[in-house]
Amino acid sequence: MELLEQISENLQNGFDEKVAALTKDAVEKQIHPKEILQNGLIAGMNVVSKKFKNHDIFLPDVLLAARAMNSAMEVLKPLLIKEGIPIRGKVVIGSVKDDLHDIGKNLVAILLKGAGFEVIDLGNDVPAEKFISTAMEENAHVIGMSALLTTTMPVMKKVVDLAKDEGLYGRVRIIVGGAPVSKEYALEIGADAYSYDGANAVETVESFFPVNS
Ligand code: B1M
Repeated sequence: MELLEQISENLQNGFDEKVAALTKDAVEKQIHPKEILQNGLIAGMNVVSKKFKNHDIFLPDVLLAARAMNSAMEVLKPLLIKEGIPIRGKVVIGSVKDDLHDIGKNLVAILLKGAGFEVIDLGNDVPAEKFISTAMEENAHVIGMSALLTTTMPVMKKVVDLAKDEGLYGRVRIIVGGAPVSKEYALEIGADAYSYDGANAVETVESFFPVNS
């Protein structure tokens, strides 16, 4: 089997050490880091994502695949940065101010990382201003917010409004999620997207970027 195919297969099976070793092997064989990323790792993750959506595999399988992706990214990231190749996109994520619920947000962050995005996780209880200042400092492409309480949801609107004030609106895409949040609410506050779960969040963030960018 071809090396990139082996990387994809092993990633789908969640074999993190094997995926890291094969990735090193591919680098040594002078395969371009971007090709390893696109045709090995992301190709494998796309299969995992489809299987998860069709309920052919379950969350633990996705988390194992994400761990394998992360282990390979440790190898590739310095090379991608050195060559100025954009990593899939930078996402600033957090649970909004006064919200301590972070289990769902953590899951979304893991899956985004697993799909090859660079994720800056601000944790929980994150003030609106912090989302904005970090997005600006880090030149992030996406701001992701999670809220589990009806009382904390308004912070999401505050972030959207601040993004407008700071000229980020439209340049940085804003995605919101969490049990009480809905598509209608996202629309109402002017967020770019709503996602109902981690896999859907990955698909949504992917949709913000042109193919193979
Ligand atoms: Co709290 N809590 N809690 N709680 N808690 C809820 C949310 C609640 C619905 C329980 C209830 O009353 N039935 C209720 C909210 C009511 C409301 O506002 N409508 C509630 C309450 C009231 C409270 C306190 C106020 C209780 C109190 O102290 N009186 C308090 C508030 C603390 C605070 O935040 N300031 C509180 C505290 C806590 C704990 C600390 C004990 C703990 C949180 C621990 C932690 O997160 N580290 C906790 C928990 C565990 C829950 C429940 C039981 C479970 C939440 C969870 O983790 N679900 C919850 C009841 C419930 O939801 N059934 C409840 C699993 C997780 C994987 O799902 O977070 O929905 P979820 O994330 C999903 C999607 O929503 C989506 O993808 C995830 C993966 O599929 N998603 C995104 C989430 N964020 C996303 C972001 C995206 C995209 C998708 O893009 C960026």
